[in-house]
Amino acid sequence: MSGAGGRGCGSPVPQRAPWSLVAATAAFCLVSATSVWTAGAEPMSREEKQKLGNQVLEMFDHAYGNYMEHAYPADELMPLTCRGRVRGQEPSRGDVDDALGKFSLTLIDSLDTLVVLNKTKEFEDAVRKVLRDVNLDNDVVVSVFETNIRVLGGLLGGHSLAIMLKEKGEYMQWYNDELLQMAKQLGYKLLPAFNTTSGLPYPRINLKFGIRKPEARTGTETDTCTACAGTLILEFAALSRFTGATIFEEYARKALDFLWEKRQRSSNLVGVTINIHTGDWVRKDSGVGAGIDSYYEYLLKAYVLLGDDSFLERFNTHYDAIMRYISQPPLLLDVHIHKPMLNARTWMDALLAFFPGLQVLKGDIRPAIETHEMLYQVIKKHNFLPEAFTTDFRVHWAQHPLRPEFAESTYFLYKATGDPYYLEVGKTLIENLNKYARVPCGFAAMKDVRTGSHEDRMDSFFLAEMFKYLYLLFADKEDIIFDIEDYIFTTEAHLLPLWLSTTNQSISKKNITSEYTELDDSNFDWTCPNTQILFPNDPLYAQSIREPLKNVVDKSCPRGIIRVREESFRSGAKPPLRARDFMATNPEHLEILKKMGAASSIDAEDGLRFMQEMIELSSQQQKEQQLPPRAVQIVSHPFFGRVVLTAGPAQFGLDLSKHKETRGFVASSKPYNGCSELTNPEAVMGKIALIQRGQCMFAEKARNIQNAGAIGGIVIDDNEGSSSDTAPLFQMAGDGKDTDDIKIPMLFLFSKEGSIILDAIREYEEVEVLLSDKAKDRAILKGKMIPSYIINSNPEMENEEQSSPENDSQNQSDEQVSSSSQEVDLVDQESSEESSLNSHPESLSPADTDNVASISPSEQTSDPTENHETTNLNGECTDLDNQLQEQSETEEDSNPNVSWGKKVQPIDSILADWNEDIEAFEMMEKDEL
Ligand code: DMJ
Repeated sequence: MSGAGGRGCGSPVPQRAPWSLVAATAAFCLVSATSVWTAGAEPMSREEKQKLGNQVLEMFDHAYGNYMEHAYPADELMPLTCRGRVRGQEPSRGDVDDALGKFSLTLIDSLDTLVVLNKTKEFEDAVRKVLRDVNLDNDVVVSVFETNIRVLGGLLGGHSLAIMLKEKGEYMQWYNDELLQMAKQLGYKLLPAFNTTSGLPYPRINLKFGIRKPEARTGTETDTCTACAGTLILEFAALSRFTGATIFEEYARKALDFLWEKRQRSSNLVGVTINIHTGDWVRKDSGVGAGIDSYYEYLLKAYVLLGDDSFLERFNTHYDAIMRYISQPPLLLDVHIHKPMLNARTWMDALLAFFPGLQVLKGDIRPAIETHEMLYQVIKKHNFLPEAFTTDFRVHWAQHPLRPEFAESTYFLYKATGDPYYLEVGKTLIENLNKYARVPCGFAAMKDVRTGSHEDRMDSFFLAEMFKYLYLLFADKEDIIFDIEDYIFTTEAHLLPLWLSTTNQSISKKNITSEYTELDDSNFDWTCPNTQILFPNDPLYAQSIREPLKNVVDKSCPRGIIRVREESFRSGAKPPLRARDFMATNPEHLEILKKMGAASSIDAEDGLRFMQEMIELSSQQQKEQQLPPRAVQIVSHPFFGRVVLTAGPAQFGLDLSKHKETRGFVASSKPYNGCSELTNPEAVMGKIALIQRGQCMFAEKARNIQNAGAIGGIVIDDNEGSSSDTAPLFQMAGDGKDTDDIKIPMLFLFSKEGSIILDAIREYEEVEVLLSDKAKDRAILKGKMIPSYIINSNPEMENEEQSSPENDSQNQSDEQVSSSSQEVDLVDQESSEESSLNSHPESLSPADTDNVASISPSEQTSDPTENHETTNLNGECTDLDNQLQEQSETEEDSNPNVSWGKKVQPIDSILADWNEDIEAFEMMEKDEL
C-alpha cells in the first residue's frame, strides 16, 4: 500500500492533474486525519506509542538476528529447528518453495525495513553482504511473481533508500548504484518468461537457464494466476525509470493491457487463473484475495506512481464491479465472472485482508472500516487470521504464516482516520505475535490457529512487511529519518520514490495500447468522503461504523449462500431447492433437479448453486467427522511453552477436547515400538511415554504403555524426515475392536516434530510437555520464568529481567536450543519426499499395520467444538439454519461412520450432465494461497 492517498480521495478526481498535485492530494488525504482526532477511543500517549514502537524494534531484532545468525545465507529461517531453509535439502513444500532461489531471500526482503526502523548501520552492513554474497545465477526454478515482488522489489527498495541516505551525506557514501545493477541483472533474467504471444509471463523461470529446455526444467506451464501476471508494473517501471532501459516497463504494461482486454465484459471482473497462450480464463471465480489481490492493487498504485490515467480508469471499472458483486459488507465473497450474482464459495481467504488498505488509498473509507472490523473480530477469536474462514466465521484452513495484510490495513486506516482504536488493534497484534508465535529462535508460523501449534517456517514477508507496518503505525514523523510520504509501498511493502513519476516518463507513453480520452465520472461513485471534512466534524464516524459489527463473529448465522433472489420470493415464486433440504426420496425434489438443467437462466442458476451447495455440504460433513489436530507444547526450561507441535489425535483414549490437558515429563519406552510389554515400566510410570510408529497397531502400543503406568503417549513417526509441513496429518484409528479400555490420551507426531522432543531430551534430559487440544497461554503455565516483554510491556520490568541472572541463563539456554537444533541432520530431498509419501495413509505398505484415518490439509476446517450460535446480525436465527444445524448434529450422533459420499450417490448420477461445473467447484476447494 502506498503512503499516499491517491487521486481517488475527494470527488471528483482531477482528470489531468499535474503529478505534483496528485502527490500533494494523496499525502493530504491520509496524513491530515491522524492529527485531527479529538474524540472516540481513548487517545494513546506518546510514551505508550514509543513503548510499542520499541517493542516492534525488539521483535524485529529477534527475527532478523536469528535469521542472520542461524540461517543466512539461506533463503529463510526455520525457527523451530533453528537453521536455514535450503531448497533441495528439505522436503519439498510444493509451490511455496518457488519463492526460494538460493539468493538470501530474507536478507534482500529486509533491506528497506532496516532503514524504516532506523537501523541505518545494519542496513549498510546488509547491503555489503548482499553485494558480496548474493548470486542471482543459480540453477533454480523460481516463481516470477515472488521473485519480482520480493527480490527485485527488495533490491529496488534498498537502492531507493541507499541513494536517499547517500544524499543526506552520512551513511552509504561509498554506494554507487550496485543494488540497482543487481536489480537490472535480475530484471533481464526474468524477461524470457514473457516470451508468449499474449505477453503474459510464464509463472516460473530458471534463474540460470530461463525457459530454455531441457535445462530449465520449466516453460511448459499453460496457466498463471491473474495476480502473478498483473503484479509487475511497479517494480518493472521503477527499474526502467531508474536505469533508462525501457523494456521492463513495456513488458509489464503489455501484460496488464492483455489482462484488461480479457476482463469479462459484462461483469468487468477477472478470473483467478488464465491461460497464458490463449487468454482463456481457466478459473472463472473472482474475488479480491488469493490469485487476484495485487492485480487490483497495482492498477491503482501504477496510477499513483506513473500518473497514467488509463490505470485509474481500469481500476475504477474493476472497483465498481467489486463493490457491486463481491462486496457484501462486511464480507468480500468470491463470485463467478459470468454469473456475478452467484457466489463461488462460502469462505474467504486471509489475503483479502489487504483490501481495506487499498480502499483507503482509493478513498472509500466506510467499507474499509467494516471489513477491517470483521477481520479483527475473527482475529480476536483465533489470535490470528486463519488462511481461510467461512462466512459464519469458522475456520476453513487453519494455518497462519504470519501474514502482514491485516497490519497493513490497520496502518492505513489509522492514517486515514487518526482513530486511536487502530493503535489498540496494533497493540493486540504485537501481543499475539509475542504470546503465540515467538519461539526461542525467531517467530514461527502457526500450523493451526485453533491449537496454537507451530510450523517450522518464518517467511521473508514477515520481515519485509509486518515490522514496517507495525513500526510505522506507532511512529511519529520525527521517528523516521526520511519522509515516508515521498514513497509508495509495493505489494511486498518495498519503497519506491514518487519522483519516479517524472523521470524517464516519455518511455512509457508510446507503449500504451489502449486509448483513453475522457474519464467517465460515474466510476467515482465509490469515491471517499474527504477525511479532512469528515473526521473533524464527526470524530465518532469510524466508531459508529464499527459498532454494529462488534458481535458479528460470535453471533452469526451460517451464511451458506448469502445472496438470495428476494424479489422472486416476494412475487410469489417458489424458493429454489437448497442442497441442505434435498431428499433423494422426494419425487418433487427430483423433478426440480431435472428442471435445473433446463432452458431458463434462473433454473440454470439454481442448478449451479445447488451443486455448489451440495459439494460444500458434502465436504463440510466429511470435515466435521474428522477430529481436529491437537497440540504438544513443550513447557519445561528453556522452552516454557514457546514451542508448540502439531499432533494428530487418536480415535481412542482420552479425548483432549473434552477433558483437561495432560501434563507430564516424557520418557522413551522400551521396546521403543511399544509393541510388547514394556521392560522399563519404572521409567514411564506417571510420565508421557514416547513410542515409535510401526510394527503393531496404535491401540496395542497405547495398552502397553498404559499397563506400564504411563499417563499419556506420543507416537513418533518412523519415516525419517516426515513432517506435518509436508505430509497430511491423520488421526490414529483403533484396532477395529472395543477400545474403551484405553483411558490415556494418545497423540501422533511426524518424525521432524518428534525429533524436536528427542533432541530436547538429549540436551536437557528432563522435558515436560502438555498434551491438549489448543496450546495454553504461556503466562498461565505456572512456575516458569517468562520474559516480561513477551507477556507485558512494562519497560521497567523488561530492564530488570534483561539484567537478571535468571534471564541471562535463559538467554544462554535459548542459544543452546538453537545450537542443539542445528545438529538435526539435513535430509536429502529425494529420500524425504519418498518418506513423506510413505507417511501418507493411502500409501501404507501392507506390512504396516498401523490403522490410520486421514485428515487432508484441505479438510482441516470447522472446529466442531466451536460455538455455532446461529443468529443473524440482528441477533435473530432463521428456522432453516437451526434445522440444518440440528439435522447435521443428529446425523453425526446417530452414526459417526456414515459416509456422506454414499448418501449423495444418487444425486451424483442425476448431476452427471454438469460434471464440468462440479470439477470447477472442486478446483476452487483446492485453491492454493
Ligand atoms: C506478500 O508476499 C505480498 O504481500 C503478496 O502480494 C501477497 N501476500 C504476501 C504475504 O502474505
